[in-house]
Amino acid sequence: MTDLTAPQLKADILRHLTYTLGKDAPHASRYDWRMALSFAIRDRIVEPWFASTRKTWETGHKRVYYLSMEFLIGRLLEDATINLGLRDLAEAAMGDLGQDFRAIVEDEPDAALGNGGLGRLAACFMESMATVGCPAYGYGIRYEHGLFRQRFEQGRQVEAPEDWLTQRHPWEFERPEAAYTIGFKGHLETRAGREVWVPGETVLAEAYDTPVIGWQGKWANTLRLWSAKSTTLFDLDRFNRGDYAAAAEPEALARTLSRVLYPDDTTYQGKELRLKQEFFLTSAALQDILRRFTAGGHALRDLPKHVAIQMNDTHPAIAGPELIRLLVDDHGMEFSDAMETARACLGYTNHTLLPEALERWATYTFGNILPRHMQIVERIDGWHRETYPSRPHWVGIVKHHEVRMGELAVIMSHKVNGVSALHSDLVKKNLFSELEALHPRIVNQTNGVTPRRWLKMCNRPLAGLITETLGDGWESDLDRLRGLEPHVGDKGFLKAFGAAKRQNKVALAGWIKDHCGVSVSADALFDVQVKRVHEYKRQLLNILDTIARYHDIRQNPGATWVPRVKIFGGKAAPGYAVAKEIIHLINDVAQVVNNDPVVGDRLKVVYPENYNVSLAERLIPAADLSEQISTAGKEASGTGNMKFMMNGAPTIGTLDGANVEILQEVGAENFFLFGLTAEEVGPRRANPDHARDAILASQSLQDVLQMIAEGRFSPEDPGRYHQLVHRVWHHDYFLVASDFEAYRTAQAEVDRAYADQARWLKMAALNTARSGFFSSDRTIRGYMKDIWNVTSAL
Ligand code: NBG
Repeated sequence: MTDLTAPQLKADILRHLTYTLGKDAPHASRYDWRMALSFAIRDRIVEPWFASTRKTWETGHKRVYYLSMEFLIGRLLEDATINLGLRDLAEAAMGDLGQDFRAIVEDEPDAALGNGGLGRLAACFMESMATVGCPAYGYGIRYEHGLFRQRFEQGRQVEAPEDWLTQRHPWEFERPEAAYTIGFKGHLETRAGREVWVPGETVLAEAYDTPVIGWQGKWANTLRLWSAKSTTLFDLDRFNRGDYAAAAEPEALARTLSRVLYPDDTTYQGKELRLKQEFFLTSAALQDILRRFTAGGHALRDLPKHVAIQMNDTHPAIAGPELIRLLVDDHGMEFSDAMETARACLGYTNHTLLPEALERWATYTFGNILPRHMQIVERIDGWHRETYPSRPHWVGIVKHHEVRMGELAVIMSHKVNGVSALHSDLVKKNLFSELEALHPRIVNQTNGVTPRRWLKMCNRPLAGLITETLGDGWESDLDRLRGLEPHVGDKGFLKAFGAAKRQNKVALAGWIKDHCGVSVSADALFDVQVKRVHEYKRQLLNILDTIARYHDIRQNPGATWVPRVKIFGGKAAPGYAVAKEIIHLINDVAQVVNNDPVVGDRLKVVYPENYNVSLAERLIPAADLSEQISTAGKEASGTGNMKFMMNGAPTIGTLDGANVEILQEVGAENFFLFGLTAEEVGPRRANPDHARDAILASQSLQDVLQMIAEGRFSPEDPGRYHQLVHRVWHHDYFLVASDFEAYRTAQAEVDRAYADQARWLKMAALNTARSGFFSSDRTIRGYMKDIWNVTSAL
């Protein structure tokens, strides 16, 4: 860690303000101060970053390359100060300069280069790899526009483009010297007995490097994001003829490649641009990897000794054929050697079982955009047929005129992993069972989250209490939180635990008042469901329960009610009409409930706009209850569930994804379990009357559906939700009706537990104490050992 003093830091900030930004302090804006502070902090990262790179070169240490279409990194300034041990110093220095550190921190745009869990996991992994000293590069795309901004207009989601790059991004270094040509389309020629691809279009991938510093600044890795540039900058001929728009065309065309992030991670987008983006990222990364490797003077057959490449979902699954192409076409390797080399380097992480999310490309599209790769894919398929002649006839990559990227990724990998115990099991038994039988390679690596951002940084009151109780060091050895267990019997500790939670709740209540215009009491139970909006995640189940509660309160306002604030957050993919309808309903219910004088503080519903990483950092520390209520078998893991647990919020949830392991760690008495299991879901669905039966068996659900259908929440448009109600009755694929009563029962148990504050606080504290397993440091160590075969360089 650095031994920087406050006067030195202040001097650094002023120097950057003057010489980097060219601003005189009296005229500097908040933006200028933020830039000056960011550059001063970045300076402190550069040295450990160089030292890490130097050491990796000198020792010839194996490196990990993490290929991901998404890195949901969020804000970086405060996180960097935390990991460098400079947070309080930075706050003091800014205070001395007359600046409010908090306001500066919140001025930073939230870099949203991802959709949800998959992208945020990649960001947590980058931080953990730096913390445990695993030499690594993250490779992604430097999207000009990240995930869209969400607004509500009369309760409806409206999307606006995100524009984080209109401001200077102070953390990155442009690397014009690290640029690669990426080809598309064109044709094949045979020259001297070898296939040669002559691309019809080319773009340039230019690198931008962001150093990622680990805990206590001991190691730093690189996040290398590619930006697309034109290979022919400008058509001077056309310009001279006065055709200005056409002259700029090559540039504009190329730029579309890194222009926008696809705003959907749960359906497969069969768009040509998407495939081009995937190839753009993958080819640039692999060319970069091979350039670095050959510069080290090694023989290409030794690649697997020095290089581990991880494909984050199937999005970069073109890595298999592309690596083979580079080895064979550019480096003259034989196909069979290239196959062996590639497979020894590659690993694939599967993040979903949803069939609509498994990528498949029409051979026509694939062959048109990547003709040489189409040939290589067929060759791989042939190799697979020859290697496993006894395999069932339907197992392979190219089927029904489609290239199946999941199968391709599995066949090209030496290890495949799922992201929670249950999910990995289902990947093995259902998704890729035939391939697994031919060649066992599926392992589990349960997800994790970085406790630096998700506890130390976002929850200062609780982190302070933990340090007071356990001393330093838990941040990088999260199992030490178990040391809190003996204290949960201690009234003083529980009181302090409750006070920390309350402090976060008071802060959130103030924010809600300012941003949503709703007054909520910090004494109420804060019940939070934040995640992408999707039918399988069942925000609908939650809002139906909310309506039932509303109905009951109105029936019997005099009863003792545990006051609740139902907090929702999340975006729906712009083309996902059903999810958008659910958002609309939640907002409509909020309008009615929040303005009903009979209800008062007993129930409030809030749905802040534009849920993102920064908002998560605000909501999760203030949550009392974590909603993880997906239809069992559908949520691969979840990672929000782990953040809530760490921050002392018990889960109400189904036996799905990592909930299963959370339950195991925390114990059944500290978890509100309900609902059908993954095994029960299939048989239940097989009964064609499942929804009808469940509705007829529940007076409460009948009342709720009746209220919605009557237009109680949409009086100006009473028919608005007829379709939605119809779907619950007749097309309830995600079994909302079937789980409704069990969910209500679990919610009643939550009320009882919360009413007994001593009991509740103990549960909450035990959730934190037993969350050590969910540190992404543990996950990364698992990948290092079981998949990457790499040791720490620290
Ligand atoms: C998501 C799953 C989550 C999981 C994250 C990270 C995709 C395709 N999958 O359950 O839905 O936590 O990946 O593994 O985004």
